[in-house]
Amino acid sequence: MSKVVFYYFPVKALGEPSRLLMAYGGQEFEDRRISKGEGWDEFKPKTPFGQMPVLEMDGKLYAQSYAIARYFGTKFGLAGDSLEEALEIDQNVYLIEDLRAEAAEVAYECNEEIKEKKHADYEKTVYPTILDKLNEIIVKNNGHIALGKLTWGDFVFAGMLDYLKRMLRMPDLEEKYPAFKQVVNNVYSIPKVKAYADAAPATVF
Ligand SMILES: N[C@@H](CCC(=O)N[C@@H](CS)C(=O)NCC(=O)O)C(=O)O
Repeated sequence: MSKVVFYYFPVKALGEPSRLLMAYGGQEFEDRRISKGEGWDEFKPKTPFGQMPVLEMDGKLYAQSYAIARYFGTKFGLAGDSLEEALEIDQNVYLIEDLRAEAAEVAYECNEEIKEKKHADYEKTVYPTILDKLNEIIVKNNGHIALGKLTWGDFVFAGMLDYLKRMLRMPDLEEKYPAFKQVVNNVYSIPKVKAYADAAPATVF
């Protein structure tokens, strides 16, 4: 296989799950972090859907963060032992995505007044419902997103948690849900993942 290149903005957000998975699997990759003012405008039309993250393998470009993460999860034995196990991981990963999508709807709202109203509403209704359910799942799965063991779903959650916390405006989320920290620790304590994370550029989310 020719060199693997992973393109994303200089943040963790939707890119970090796959970066962590590649580190876990010992997949060497060029971690290309592109800023909005520096190269994104030129690269955007070359990407499959005009967005990042993008994975380049054997000269081909692939988009969609969850598809890429699932690919590496499957490749590295973290996608369950049956179709039903894989389905359970997908199910819970898409609950994380539901939370992200709801929070993004607020965070990317351009009208400040509507944005603040939406946030006040979602904070009381939408977010607690999903967060409580995620917490229940993680507690039931002993600090994991599914199947009571390490899966690529854990990498999605751990890699995206800072981004979610920022969009939810909940910097102390783990105080209310200590089980969330367990997922993060289960991923970041893996030596190869820790080595990647220690060497990676520091980012806020
Ligand atoms: N569904 C896509 C969403 C990707 C996405 O929203 N990417 C954003 C950054 S997080 C992006 O590339 N924005 C720049 C643009 O649209 O020009 C995925 O999960 O990969």
